[in-house]
Parts: sequence; structure tokens; C-alpha cells
Amino acid sequence: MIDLYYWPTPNGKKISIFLEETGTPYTLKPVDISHGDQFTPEYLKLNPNHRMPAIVDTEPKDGGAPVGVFESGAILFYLAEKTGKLWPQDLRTKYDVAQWVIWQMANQGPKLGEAGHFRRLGDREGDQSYAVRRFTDEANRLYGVLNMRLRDRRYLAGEDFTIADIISYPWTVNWQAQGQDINEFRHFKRWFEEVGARPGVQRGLAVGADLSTDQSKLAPEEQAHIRKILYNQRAIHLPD
Ligand SMILES: N[C@@H](CCC(=O)N[C@@H](CS)C(=O)NCC(=O)O)C(=O)O
Repeated sequence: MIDLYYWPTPNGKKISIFLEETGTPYTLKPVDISHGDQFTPEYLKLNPNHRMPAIVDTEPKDGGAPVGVFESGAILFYLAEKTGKLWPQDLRTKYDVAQWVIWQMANQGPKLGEAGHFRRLGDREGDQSYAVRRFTDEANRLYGVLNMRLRDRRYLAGEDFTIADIISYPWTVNWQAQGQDINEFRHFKRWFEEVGARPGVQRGLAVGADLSTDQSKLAPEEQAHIRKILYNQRAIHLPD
């Protein structure tokens, strides 16, 4: 059985989409990142980077002790290998998938995350116009990369839907908040609509919808408290 340490954000939804698409049984373990669950000593043992998602496989293939995995890309590699699904193993497709999974982890996730962050921030911390422009442009560049890749193939790694599509899709759902217009990117838009119409993707996106609250509807003090947890992180020091 897979224990999924989860909160309903784009990085968490990569994993719930995989599990729903493949019909893999799992238990949801909520990690409320707006209240600091990612910093508990128990969770830090599983993910020293204090982020979610993470998984624990209580029945690993080798029959040994439970296996914990953090970083969504590594989790998808693990689950695809375990289930034998959504990661074709012929040499060429295997590395086409791997390069797009790593592209997502190193480029699309971090840059779109910063685009959303600075666009949401407003002028609370002073003038952010350079950061907003920088990351909105980067987001635009990355939508262009997807568009170019998808101009002559159905999915990111060819004709088959794979973990490369699963990992890239959830970050594009909020394209408007990233300051983009997907009508600029017609090949991407075709893929976006096709992936978004898959029942497994829709089920995965909906996982934990009841867990989070719309922060803009919270009292200003509560919003400030959440920002303090999420926006002011520095190193966790070892106990003396
Ligand atoms: N590279 C990590 C990123 C995970 C990540 O940034 N998760 C965010 C939510 S989308 C988180 O846990 N944030 C908690 C925090 O910022 O304290 C992955 O892909 O798993």
C-alpha cells in the first residue's frame, strides 16, 4: 500500500493523478503546509527538505522494509517502476520521458512557482515589478517550450501518455494566474485540453479539494500568519 503525504497543490496533484490514472491503491495523509505540518520531526525524517509530496511504500517490490521517497519526480519514477505503468522502458522512450520529467522539476515547476508567488505578493514587500516581469517572461518562455515540443507529437514523449505529461500538467492549470494566454500556444492548448479531459486526471486533481481553504477569504491576521510560515523560511539548525 502507498501512503501519500499530500496537500492539494500542483506538486501534490502530480502524484494523486498518477495514482488515480493507474488505479493504484493509496491512503491519503494530509500535510497542511499552511499550518507547518511539513516541519514536524516525524515528517522531516521522511522529507528533510520539508516540502510535500512524499510517499511511503509499505509493500515494496523487494519484500523489505517500507520505502520512503520525496521529490515528486523521484516519486513518479518509483511508482511507474513499481506498477510497470506510464513509463515505457525501451531505451529511447525511457530517456525521452526522463528528460521531460527532469525538465519539469528543474524549470517549469520552480519558475512557474516564482511567477505565481511574485504576482500574488502585490506591493506588500515593496516594488516587485522586476521580479514579476522576470518570472512572467520565464513562464511565457516555458509555455513556448511545451508548445514547440507538442507541435509534432500527441504527448510529451510521443504517442503515449506518460509520467512526463502527468508531471507537467498540474502546473499549467493556473495559466491565467501566471499571466499567460494559452491561445498563444495552440499545440500546447490541444494537449492541455486532451489531458484535462481524462477521467483519471480529473479525479487526481480533485483529491483533497475539501482540505484547503481559499486563503483570500481568511481574516487578514490569519493570512499574515500563513505568509509567515510559508514566506520566511531559513535553515533549520541542528540541536546542540
Ligand atoms: N521539488 C519539490 C517541490 C515540492 C514543493 O515545493 N511543495 C510545496 C507545495 S507545492 C510545499 O510543500 N511547500 C511548503 C513550504 O513552502 O513550506 C517536489 O517536486 O516535490
